[in-house]
Amino acid sequence: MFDWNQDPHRRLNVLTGEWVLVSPHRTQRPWQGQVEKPAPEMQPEFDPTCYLCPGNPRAGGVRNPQYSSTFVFDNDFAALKPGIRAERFGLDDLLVAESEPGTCRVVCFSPKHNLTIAGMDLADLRQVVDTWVDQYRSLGSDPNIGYVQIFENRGPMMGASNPHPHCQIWASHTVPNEPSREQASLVAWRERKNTCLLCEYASLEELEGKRTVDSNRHFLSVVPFWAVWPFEIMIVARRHMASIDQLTGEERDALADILKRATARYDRLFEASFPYSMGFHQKPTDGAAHDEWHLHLHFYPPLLRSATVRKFLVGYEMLATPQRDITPESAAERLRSA
Ligand code: H2U
Ligand code: ZN
Repeated sequence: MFDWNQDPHRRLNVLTGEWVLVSPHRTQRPWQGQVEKPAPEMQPEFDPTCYLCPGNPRAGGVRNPQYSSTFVFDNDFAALKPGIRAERFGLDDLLVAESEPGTCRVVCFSPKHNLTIAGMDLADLRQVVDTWVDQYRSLGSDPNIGYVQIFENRGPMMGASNPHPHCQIWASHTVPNEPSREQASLVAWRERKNTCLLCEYASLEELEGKRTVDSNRHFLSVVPFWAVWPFEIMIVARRHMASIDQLTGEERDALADILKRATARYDRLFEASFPYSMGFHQKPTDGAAHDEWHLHLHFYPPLLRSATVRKFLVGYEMLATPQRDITPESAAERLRSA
């Protein structure tokens, strides 16, 4: 008898069209590899050396205002710059390049240096949601901006340069790889079935219940059937909507709630500050209707079995197919009980 909880198998990520190899029996193997330093726990409410704290200077000498809620500024080391001329380069269809205009911003969630999403009040998180909506709208209204990527790197393990609660926004002319792969799947599903892939997926997950982590009236939080990262979470809007600017006030509060729940569970899992990269996927801002899009977020955390042992996507995973050991079902169960 084939045992889906024990035997090697592969699962399809219907959002990207990629497969993941699941090898649950491998969890028993010993680990003598790299052990990470746990992130320093206690932070002061104000850090005079932090370039995100109110009143402090940033690179280039600009001083942050004495902000009291959220604070948005243009990234001083922006990966994308506005006003770049449209340029194309192509040599024999082999060497292909395009100029890419855009804007990069940093969003501080709170003036308090020592907070995290898990530790913030719902009212303050609602302000963060409102700020994301404003940024998505204003950046997206620029005809040069086709996609607004909102993301957070949390913890030094994920390359966050600073513990101060913040995220980044990179708004580009073209739609980046990941959302563009998802868009192709959403469009193909709609053409084939005349329904929304993520509406269907969310109902099925809720019915099955095995991979759900949390839910509230407007959002569902699941470890996706095809998760690559051990404790990956996807948060899906219950209502079919293409982007965060379509959230009602009540839905914005619900988003704050589900985000706080997810990050609080993460922090309780290994009794430490849990690193991750998270971000929204939503409709491009290229002016088209994009009814196929369904608002969701991904949390990609690297930790595997403790606060100091992480998963690396190397070897077979770089050269062949990503692979995971614990099943998404057991990860969801551990997150539910955290
Ligand atoms: P991360 O922690 O995710 O790296 O985000 C911090 C961003 O802040 C990073 O992109 C920017 C960096 O470029 N930054 C400034 O814009 N000004 C500064 O003075 C330091 C860092
Ligand atoms: Zn700070």
